Amino acid sequence: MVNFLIFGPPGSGKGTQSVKLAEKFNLMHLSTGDMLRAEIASGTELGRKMSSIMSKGELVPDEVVIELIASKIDATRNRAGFLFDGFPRTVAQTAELEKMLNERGMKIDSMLVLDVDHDELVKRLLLRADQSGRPDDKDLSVIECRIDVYKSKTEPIIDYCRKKGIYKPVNGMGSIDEIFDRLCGSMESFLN
Ligand code: B4P
Repeated sequence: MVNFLIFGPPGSGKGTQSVKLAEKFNLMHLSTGDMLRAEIASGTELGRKMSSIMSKGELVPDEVVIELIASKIDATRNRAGFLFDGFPRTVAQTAELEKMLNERGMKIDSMLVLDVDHDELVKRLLLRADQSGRPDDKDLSVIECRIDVYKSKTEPIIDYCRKKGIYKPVNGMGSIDEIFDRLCGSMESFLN
């Protein structure tokens, strides 16, 4: 199996592109954001706790997302690989993901990082706010907090992956189709 991370700040297009890429390359798309929102929608105790963290733009605890991901990895069959979207978000999550994959005879093959200007991120998230109803999209100060959290806690993963030779920057500015073509170009070398 070939395993990709799709990486970038909030609003960079990770979720948007992941859906298209997973379909094209028969990858298992695992989005921790979607999993957490499903937990909130089902009204569980865990969901209630996570809801208050996410609506402030903070990260939920590492152990919560690691647990969610581990159960999905073992349940996956008949896919060319995994596409991890929004996970990992801390260096600790990255080390844990590597461990989980190594124990199953796999590794992270490539980290695709979407580069998008700050103002474009804010514009996209505010535009989505009306359709998504997501509390973390509605408020400019929460959006700025999410971008700050990305810089302080998530961006250090780039250095970690660069040292491993798996870092691949991708221009995330332009239309959804243009960016999709760039990502496909980067992924095809691994999948063909
Ligand atoms: P996520 O669900 O991962 O959401 P996100 O980072 O905001 O990006 P998303 O994938 O949704 O948006 P996209 O860029 O595709 O995380 C939400 C929260 O969950 C986090 O803040 C955190 O609290 C928690 N969480 C999730 N994973 C976690 C983890 N591992 N550890 C701890 N906490 C975790 O798209 C945004 C908008 O832009 C869309 O409306 C889209 O249509 C639009 N768009 C995309 N590409 C475009 C383009 N090229 N042009 C114009 N618009 C575009």
